[in-house]
Amino acid sequence: MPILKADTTPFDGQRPGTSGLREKVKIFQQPHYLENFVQSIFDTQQELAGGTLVVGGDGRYYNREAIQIILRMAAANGVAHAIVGQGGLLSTPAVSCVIRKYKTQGGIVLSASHNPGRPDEDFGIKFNTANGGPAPEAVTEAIYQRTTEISNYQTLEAADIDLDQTGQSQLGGMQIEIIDPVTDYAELMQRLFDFDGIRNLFKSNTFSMRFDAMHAITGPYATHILEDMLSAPSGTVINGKPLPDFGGGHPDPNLVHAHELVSMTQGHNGVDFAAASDGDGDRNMILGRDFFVTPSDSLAIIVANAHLIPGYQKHKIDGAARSMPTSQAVDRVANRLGIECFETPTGWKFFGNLLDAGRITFCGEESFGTGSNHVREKDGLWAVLFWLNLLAVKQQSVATIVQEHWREYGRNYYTRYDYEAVNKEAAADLMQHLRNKLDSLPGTQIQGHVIEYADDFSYTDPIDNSYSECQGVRIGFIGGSRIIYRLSGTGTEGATLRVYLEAFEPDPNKQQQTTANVMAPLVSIAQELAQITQKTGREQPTVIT
Ligand code: VG1
Ligand code: CO
Repeated sequence: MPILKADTTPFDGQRPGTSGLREKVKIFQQPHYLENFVQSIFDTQQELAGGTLVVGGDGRYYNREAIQIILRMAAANGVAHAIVGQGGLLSTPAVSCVIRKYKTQGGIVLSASHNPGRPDEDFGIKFNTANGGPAPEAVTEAIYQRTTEISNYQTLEAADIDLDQTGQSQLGGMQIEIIDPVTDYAELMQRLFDFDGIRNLFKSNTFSMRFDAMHAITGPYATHILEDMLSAPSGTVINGKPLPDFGGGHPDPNLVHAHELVSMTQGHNGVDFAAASDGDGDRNMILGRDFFVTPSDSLAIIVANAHLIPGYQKHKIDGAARSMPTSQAVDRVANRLGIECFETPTGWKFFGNLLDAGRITFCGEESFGTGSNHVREKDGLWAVLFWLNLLAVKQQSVATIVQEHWREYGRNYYTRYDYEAVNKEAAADLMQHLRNKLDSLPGTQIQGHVIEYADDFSYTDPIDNSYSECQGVRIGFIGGSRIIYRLSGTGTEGATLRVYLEAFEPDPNKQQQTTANVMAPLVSIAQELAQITQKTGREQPTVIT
């Protein structure tokens, strides 16, 4: 099969953001756009030639077309072996699992995660390295640099591969293996959690659960693991069929977008436990009856209870890490356990070195992401199984587990305000104004609160000393409250301003207030400090989580 060398010219803006390159489908469909990015991966990641590459995506619109393009290019670029999920499907944590299990040289994930999918919505591509994790900044930067100078790419003239039959086939000099997307991942979960204990929980008839796959990638995973392997009643998984448009929804597991699920937990007949995952299966939302567990609390509770879970009780936990805007609840647990706790920039790629070096066992982000050293991505279904295992051991409700945790460690009230699709210049100007006044803020008072520190977060990786700056403005108050401002690196329209608010309450008698009430003073301070309405024209955020 002859290799074709196609001429091309660079596209602007192919720099990966927080989690890969994300753009509107229409942008990806331009001739050579995807090809340029993929060739830049092959040009910079030379171990892929002669090696094995994992390819899969969340099934969104354009997933199959993109996979065919990538496979032809992989073959033309000398990749020896490709492992592809059946139907082009693989969740993000499953890609990580497969890369690690088969010791491949890397993988390509097609997804725009929690963003909607349709011809007029979003698509994305991300390269994961041989450790199974998202490429670190040095790698994404090298790929980006290559996209700015690219002049040709290599492909094959060949018919499409049948993605729907498992088994082996050949494309030019490359062998392709289509695998069941669930098997390897399910086997890993079985090794970490007490499946017998969880099965008994489902058999008890006093426990009910719903899992909302939001018509995204976790449908087949959750159906197989929960309903087939763990004997949960059929119907436990809802919206379980992956659809290219996610059923018209927004596959973001939060109180706003997963409202169908939230309503199933409410009132007298509400289920005991509910969970949801996002487009590519790396996020999770955990709910009890009439109860929402913040992702930051979930991380803290996971670390505090790890000794109860088979996969984590053999030896002491190495340490924990959280992204900077994530609440400090986990810090308190780490402190009590006498383990290290790291604060990293937003994005899973910053956990990779710490996990590889054995410095942390668990890590998480406020954005509905939790995970451990079992893979190198955040893992939605893993978090759900962790909670199920915990419920089986403790025989308590979700609410009781969380409230007892607060009594012991204090409660970190937490909320995030997102202002989406704001004018880009206005958002940049808002951040610049904040940065300009950082030095003058410490010691000053605003609406009765004294500012203790104000900085722009930067991070030096303790393993390889790589340095990342401008990772978000932090304003800390005496008493432990924090306000954080940063601009999203995953949006595809204008800019998204995220404002993260946290307030600490050690007194058990004051831990039952509503988050909205507790946060009201901080919301008002956040407004005044950044002049959000004046600068963006927005009176209200688009989404509150
Ligand atoms: C968001 C979240 C971040 C997460 C990233 C990718 O990034 O805040 O915590 O790691 O999405 O998640 P940003 O830059 O928009 O704030 V996913 O599920 O899109 O892979
Ligand atoms: Co995701």
